[in-house]
Amino acid sequence: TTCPAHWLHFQNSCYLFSFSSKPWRAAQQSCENEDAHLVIVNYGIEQNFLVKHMEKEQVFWIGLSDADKENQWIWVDNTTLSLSFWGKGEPNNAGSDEDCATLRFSGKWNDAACSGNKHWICEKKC
Ligand code: 2F8
Ligand code: CA
Repeated sequence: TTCPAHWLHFQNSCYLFSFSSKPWRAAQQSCENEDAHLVIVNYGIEQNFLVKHMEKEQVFWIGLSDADKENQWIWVDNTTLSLSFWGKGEPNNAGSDEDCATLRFSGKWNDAACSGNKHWICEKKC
């Protein structure tokens, strides 16, 4: 149960916090290139681990989107959303153009335009 260099280990997964910023789909592709996927947040303790390793004010793409059907949030492994950490008033689909989810330093999720450049977190099993 080891992780590649620069990846962080928590429970059964390895996590990589990106240094650059990309649109959501390109970020997911970057994870796939590393045999990983955008992070899927299954547990509160996992979410706490991630937030603990964020720098203040940083925002990261997570592997959650409703691009296929509005308000039907699906993880990148095609599982549906059960536990969620949306911020107050989110997801609000601002400008009718927010189909991809971010994790904020507050530990809350926001939906944002998938075309925006943001940091991202990859996850893979270890
Ligand atoms: O938190 C409210 C609102 O904040 C921003 O809009 C001002 C977010 N936009 C982006 O992140 C691009 C909204 O998604 C968010 O709902
Ligand atoms: Ca929003």
